[in-house]
Amino acid sequence: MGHISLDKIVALQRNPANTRNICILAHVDHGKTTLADCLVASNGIISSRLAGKLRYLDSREDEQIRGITMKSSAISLHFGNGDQDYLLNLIDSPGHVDFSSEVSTAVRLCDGAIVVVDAVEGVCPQTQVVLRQAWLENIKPVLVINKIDRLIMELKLTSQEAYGHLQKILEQVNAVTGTLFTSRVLEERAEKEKDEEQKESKPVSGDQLYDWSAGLEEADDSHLYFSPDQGNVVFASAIDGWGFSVQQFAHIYSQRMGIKAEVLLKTLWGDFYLNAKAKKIMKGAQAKGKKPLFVQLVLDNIWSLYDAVVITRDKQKVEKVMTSLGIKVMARDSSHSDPKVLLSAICAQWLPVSQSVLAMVCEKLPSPLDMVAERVEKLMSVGARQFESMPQQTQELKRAFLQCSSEETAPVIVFVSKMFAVDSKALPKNRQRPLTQEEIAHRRELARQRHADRMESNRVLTESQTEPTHSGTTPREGQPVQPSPAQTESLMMQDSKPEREDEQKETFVAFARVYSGTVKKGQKVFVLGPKYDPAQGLRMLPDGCTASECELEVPHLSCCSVESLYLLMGRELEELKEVPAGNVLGIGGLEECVLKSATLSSSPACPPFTPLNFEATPIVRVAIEPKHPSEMPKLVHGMRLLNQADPCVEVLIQETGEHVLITAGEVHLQRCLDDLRNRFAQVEISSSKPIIPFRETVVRPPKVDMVNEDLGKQQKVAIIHQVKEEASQGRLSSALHVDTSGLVTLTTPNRLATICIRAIPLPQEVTCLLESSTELIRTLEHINMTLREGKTLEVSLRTLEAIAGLKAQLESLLQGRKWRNAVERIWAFGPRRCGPNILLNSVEGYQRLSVWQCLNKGGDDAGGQAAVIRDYDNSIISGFQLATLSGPMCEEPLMGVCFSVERWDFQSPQHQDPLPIIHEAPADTTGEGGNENLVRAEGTPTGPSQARSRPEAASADCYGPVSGQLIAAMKEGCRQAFQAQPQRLMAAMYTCEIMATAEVLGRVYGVLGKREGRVLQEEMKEGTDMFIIKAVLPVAESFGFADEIRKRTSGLASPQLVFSHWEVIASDPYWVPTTEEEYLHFGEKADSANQALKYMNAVRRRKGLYVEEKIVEHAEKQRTLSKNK
Ligand SMILES: Nc1nc2c(ncn2[C@@H]2O[C@H](COP(=O)(O)OP(=O)(O)OP(=O)(O)O)[C@@H](O)[C@H]2O)c(=O)[nH]1
Ligand SMILES: [Mg+2]
Repeated sequence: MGHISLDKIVALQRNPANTRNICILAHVDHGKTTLADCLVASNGIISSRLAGKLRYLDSREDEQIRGITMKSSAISLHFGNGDQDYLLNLIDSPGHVDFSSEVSTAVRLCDGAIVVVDAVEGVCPQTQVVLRQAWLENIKPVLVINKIDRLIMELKLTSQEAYGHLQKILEQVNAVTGTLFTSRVLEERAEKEKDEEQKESKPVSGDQLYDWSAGLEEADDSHLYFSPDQGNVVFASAIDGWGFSVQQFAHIYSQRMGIKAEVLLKTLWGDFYLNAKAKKIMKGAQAKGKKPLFVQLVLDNIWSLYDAVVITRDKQKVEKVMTSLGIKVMARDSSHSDPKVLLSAICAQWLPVSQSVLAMVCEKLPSPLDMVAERVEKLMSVGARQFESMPQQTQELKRAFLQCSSEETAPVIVFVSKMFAVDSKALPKNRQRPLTQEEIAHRRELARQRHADRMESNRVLTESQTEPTHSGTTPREGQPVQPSPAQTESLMMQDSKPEREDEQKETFVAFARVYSGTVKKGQKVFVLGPKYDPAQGLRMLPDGCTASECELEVPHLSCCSVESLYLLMGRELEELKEVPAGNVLGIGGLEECVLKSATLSSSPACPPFTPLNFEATPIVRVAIEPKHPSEMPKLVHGMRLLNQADPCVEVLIQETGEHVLITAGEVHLQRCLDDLRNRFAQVEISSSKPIIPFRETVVRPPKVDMVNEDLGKQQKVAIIHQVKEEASQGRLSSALHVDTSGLVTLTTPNRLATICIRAIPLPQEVTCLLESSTELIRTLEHINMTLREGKTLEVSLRTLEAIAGLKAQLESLLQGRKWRNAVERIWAFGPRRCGPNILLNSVEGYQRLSVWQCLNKGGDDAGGQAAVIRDYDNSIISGFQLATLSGPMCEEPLMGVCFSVERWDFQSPQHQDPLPIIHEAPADTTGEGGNENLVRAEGTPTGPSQARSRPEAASADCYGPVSGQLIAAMKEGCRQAFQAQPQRLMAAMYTCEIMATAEVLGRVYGVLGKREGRVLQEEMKEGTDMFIIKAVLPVAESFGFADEIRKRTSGLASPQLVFSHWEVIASDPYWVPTTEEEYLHFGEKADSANQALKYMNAVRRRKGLYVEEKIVEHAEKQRTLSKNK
């Protein structure tokens, strides 16, 4: 043991073949940090006695107090495997769902991962998530089944039972991998087929299409699975410090039993047993009721060790075991009152966990040199861009990635996955270091000088004060004179001022990895923003331009110099001069040019890396303000720092002026607030209650009323009438009409345009599809925008296919008469052009380009008949975007609503004799249908259109520009159309998985029920007495849920909440009892059961909107009644 020197690590960094960049991933509390402790202790950085207790990589105070990891942190370790020296850059990640974005930042920088699974809990939700994340980033996992001691001590399983249990866990993990693999193979196969199809342009026969398993059989997936005989599984107990792979035991027994190690390796795990008579290993242990080899040779040893040391505490037996293993422990350990100390001491020599885990990592996980081409292409192709369509120079960089060369000539490519804040004092340059002899002598000299000066000044001071002898304040001789309090203060101020400034300063360090070349301190590099286009950069910059010469302004490209480089050593940083390719490092001095993540390169041909896959959606919002309003600037500054320091948090200032923090969950919120208070803003903060998001939607008219009575036709329309009445009292009454079918007709104030809109609920599947395709729709919108501007864009085949797929899916979901041809008529998505609402163009005779125009590019030009876009087309879309952004119920975004524009008459304001621009407005003159009549009834002067519009044209100016009016009218129209349908609120829902023992099950249900949770599934975990409950819970009811469950079950159950979907709240917020049964059932006021109304009013109140409520409930009680009445 012994601390490895910095020089040695620097030397190791130059050998990428022996470097491993790995992270530890797992569900919360499965023992990642404890395992990391054991690995860190093997390098002598912490004492092995403290391993598992210290949790060295949890360096934050709140991490230690709460006992969970919140930030991923890295440490570089040395490991000697055989005659080779390895450098391991290890990143410990958090397991709590709220911090899963930290996992994404860690995974991106690694080539391999250690996936830890708790032997009792098995595969948990986050285990699946991290396996998926590793898969998506193409990094290779190995498995550590941890906490095996719990099987012995807590579950009290026999070794045979434990074997069965471990087998099941392996099956579970492999099942997850299997699903990931299958979906990829099918995807790839489909792609290949498409390619071939295009090449040959032959029709594919039906049976080929449906032969789904064809690709699966060919694909070899055996290397993907975890299997002890493959050497990618370690069984461990991190807390007791032991761990082993099957190899180790195969090695031990091959010497002892004289059986070949390879044979043992294959048979130690599996259905094999030892035939003692024949001295042979035979198959079929289970069928013959024999002990499998693994139990006999491996588990039994461990079980008997625990039995001797911890359970029976049999000293003699322990002695025997120790002599047979050839282990000696210190007397201090063997006589310790806690038997675990002795156990750890024995295990540390017999089966040290660091040895088995690190050896597995070195042998089974890839080095930076083994990066596969597929991963490089994935990293380099952003969004719709295709790798093949990138400039030649960019494509050549792929070689640099694969070579991972640190030569001078190799281009520097670095990816920063997150920025983290460190206290300036912790930086190596500010850290106190031992002084050299000369410095000590120098300081001594200075101190002596100072002392002499002080003595001198004292003497002068004493003399000057003693001179006027008549003063009574003369100090006695010999007593040192104290400087006056004011003097002292100023002295102290001088001393401490610079320090205090330092204290407050947070420095940002970038968490990064070098993919190619060598970064040097002081080097200038390009910082490539996520939207940077290498083709554009290369065009604009002169050939061979470097970052230090670059003077041109290229969009999304900036330059900065690398101020300092650090080796990340957990809590500490070590300064480095240069870092070669294939290593994880910290970079200082980037805070001005990098917000959260970035790509740095010495070559402008380098594309920005694909953005990180974040699994968590920030959903919990709170408004915050300083306790003292004057400290606002500090808070704003602090929020900016927090935003930079956390990959997942969002900070923003709402239109209302509120400062809002959006976090992934309650624990994350708490951490952000603590960070703001104690580090970044250093002011007292008060935060609002979490702001819960809702969505507004419309539904089909219900068939039954609140007491399950059939609703007659009359009642169904009653509500619509009500809306109509309300609307007609409003400001726009003269220009607005709502008919009984919910069609809204609206005229702009200048009377030049009339729009008819209807709101239709979208089927739920369509909403889900749109919701999950947000990214794709955004890409689609981007492509359309570019096409409309007349530019060309190279779109990858894959993206086009995905768009065509989305279209086909929408077509299959939108069936029926109502939706005929609807997909082709989609005009826009909203809000923000990519949301889950649709605007349909149902205007007769108005042919406009559909949103799918990129699909029939080129081939279908002739088919685009007289496709035209009207002049004010954009205003209609803008109005729709505004309307969907905030609905009429409580100004929350809409979801699952389709607005269909059925008529749009328009007359140009420029002409004195205005004519409808494109499309004749037949309706205005005919007046046969109900709607058309209404337009006139609203007060428009009747008569031919020319006659009508003349006075308006003159007065158009007083209403402002036409486009503005049209936007407002469209927005209002959508709102009215929305209100003409039965409206509902949608609540955000969490899914939660709770593991609980049978005795606390009832309490868990109690808490769930109280909070409107719905249990989906309950099953017993095999081999344990634990139940797993899956439930959904409204986000609105979730605050304090985890705490309540923990309290009620005395900490035996703890839930994990993950945002899952939006759900319509069944009750109508506007409902009032109308039928007699309803009166009987709910009473006149009926405010007790209406959850939706409660939510809606809470939101309205928060936003300062009008809330219709009775302030005085019982007026008669408040009257002062005279007694003698
Ligand atoms: N019995 C037993 N307990 C363990 C073992 N390893 C870890 N623990 C305990 O499990 C708890 C969680 O350990 P951590 O290492 O903090 O878990 P983690 O995976 O880092 O947790 P997060 O970082 O919050 O996701 C601690 O109380 C450990 O003492 C083990 O091998 N056996
Ligand atoms: Mg941890």
